[in-house]
Amino acid sequence: MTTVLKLGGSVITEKDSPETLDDDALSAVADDVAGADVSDLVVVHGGGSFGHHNAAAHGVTTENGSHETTAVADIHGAMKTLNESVLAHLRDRGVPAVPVHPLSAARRDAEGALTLFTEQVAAMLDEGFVPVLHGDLVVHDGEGVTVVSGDELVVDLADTLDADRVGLCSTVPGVLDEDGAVVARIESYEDVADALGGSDATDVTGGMAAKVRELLALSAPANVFDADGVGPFLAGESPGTRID
Ligand code: IP8
Repeated sequence: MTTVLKLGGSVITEKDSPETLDDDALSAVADDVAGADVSDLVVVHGGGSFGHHNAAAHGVTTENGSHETTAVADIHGAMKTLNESVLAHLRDRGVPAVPVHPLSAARRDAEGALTLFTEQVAAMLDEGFVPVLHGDLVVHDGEGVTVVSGDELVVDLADTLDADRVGLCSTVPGVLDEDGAVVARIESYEDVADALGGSDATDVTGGMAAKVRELLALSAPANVFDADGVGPFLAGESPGTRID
């Protein structure tokens, strides 16, 4: 059984202080991963206060690229620094965590479509490792390198690894309705269209509308929860909002 767990960058870093870890939050999440009994686990983390400001400084986005190696060194370097901290917290607790840097394992075509070479991730799982990927840069046809977000990697991994469960840990306890209450289950976009915006609305809700659409398109069920949901999710429960 393959599980993909995304740790939002805002959960594990101090979002407002550049390149600062939220050590307590990361330690708590690492404790939950170490205490879980999950056979094939892939972890993906976002950038939070790492990576994003470097990307902004170099004008690099998911669509606008750069051919400057200093941009690669700064942006990819910041994400590798965060990745090493995540790995160290997991290793210290006995989790067999190993790095996968998408810059060396993915590409975007000229239309922006992402291909992640997941053979490596699958081979790591077969050997009992916990691959830990992260939002990063990817080589992009005609653009040099562009940003790939952790969420995009999760969707790609879930499909290509034929994952059984997907969990997204963010700073909110789930998808919220108009009154701010967690929606327990979403089976179609219409269930939350009023709260997140109509089906053709632009995404003004912090990315949740786009996230829900992408998660609905997955064959695996996904849960969206906050840091308190990591332990229950890994124990097989359905914290926060279930999207399937
Ligand atoms: O926080 C961002 O990943 P995300 C990666 O998952 C970079 O969007 C390089 C800014």
